[in-house]
Amino acid sequence: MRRYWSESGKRILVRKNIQAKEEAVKPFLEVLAGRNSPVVPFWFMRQAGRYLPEYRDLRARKGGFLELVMDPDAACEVTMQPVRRFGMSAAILFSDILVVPLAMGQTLGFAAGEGPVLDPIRLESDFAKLDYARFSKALDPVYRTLKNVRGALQDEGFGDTALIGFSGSPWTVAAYMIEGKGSKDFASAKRMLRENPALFEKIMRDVTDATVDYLLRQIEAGAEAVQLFDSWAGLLDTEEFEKWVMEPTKKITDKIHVKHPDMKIIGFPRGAGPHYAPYAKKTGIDGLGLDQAVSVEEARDLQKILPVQGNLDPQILLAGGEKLDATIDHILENLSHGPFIFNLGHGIDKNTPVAHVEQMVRRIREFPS
Ligand code: 1CP
Repeated sequence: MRRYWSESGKRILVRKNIQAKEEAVKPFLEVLAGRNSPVVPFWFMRQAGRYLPEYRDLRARKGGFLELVMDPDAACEVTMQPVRRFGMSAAILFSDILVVPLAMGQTLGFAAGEGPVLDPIRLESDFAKLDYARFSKALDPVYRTLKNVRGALQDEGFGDTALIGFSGSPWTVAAYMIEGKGSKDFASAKRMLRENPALFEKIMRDVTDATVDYLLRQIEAGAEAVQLFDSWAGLLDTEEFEKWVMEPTKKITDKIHVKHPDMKIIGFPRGAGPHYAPYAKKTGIDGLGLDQAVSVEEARDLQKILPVQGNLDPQILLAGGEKLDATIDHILENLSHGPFIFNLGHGIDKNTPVAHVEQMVRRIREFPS
């Protein structure tokens, strides 16, 4: 059974396998198009993954994270897992931002329980080893996953669930390529930016081109919206933010919108603080992802520029209890009267109890519109 909402806001139950129509209204896309939706659409960053027992099972059977990502049937299954449990308004492709450097020829590994490890790029000669020509073909499995998920959403009765494709933004992807792993400050990447700007610029140019290529292919394969994750945007000063976050983002949105004028692009420059407003106005994005440091008052101002998405602190979700309900209500009271997509301010923590996610979904659904 799935829950739907009637026009009047009353919850109604509809049989799960009811014949869903291709032209079903998708609240997530309605909001991004600036239209009213009778329900608040919701999805959660990292909604697929280790907090779900069915994900842990499949990952163990497949042997590892990249094995899952590069297997279109397994990746489709993982994408669908949270949708089946919680009926989110959007499914997000199960993949990772680091498949772009992988496809460019950089060595990438994910050790169990640890983050990604890449062969770091520190010198011109490290970068010269990459083979950009093989880029597009290397990600064929990802495009097949998107096709599979569109089919699965239809077949399983989730006709009002939209499919989101994604990539990292060039700065965040380049930062991992240079650093070789996750980091609090990405000191090597920042050093290159200042001390070898020519090499940094070359990396950024190729990653930006690859990102455009990658997102266009995702759209052709069935993505109905795309999100640019700029997880480390907050590490840059004002001038750097304009040059390495805003300019590449504008280049990407322009190229996508030329081919697909109605495609919705969500930008998520995590930690952007005072730069959120200029980013929203100048980069050509259609929706703005907010991290939890943005107050509801600031979010309301940003909502005057663009539809906003966010921004419950994943640690509040992890803790659960009354504080979780109160924070959800506070966000909804302030933002649900304008174009708004409920989400977290960053990805779900892997130790989050499934019951807390259930509590959150119930609370969002039961919030009076
Ligand atoms: O099973 C495992 O061990 C892998 C854990 C995992 C998962 C589930 C990683 C490794 N990536 C993912 C999936 C993923 N990553 C998705 C899937 C869709 C979803 O359900 O939301 C998405 C959108 C990402 C994006 C991603 N990967 C980002 C941007 C968002 C963010 O979290 O800031 C970043 C920075 C990465 C890199 C990455 N991949 C994985 C880890 C643990 C990390 C972070 C490494 C670090 O900085 O320490």
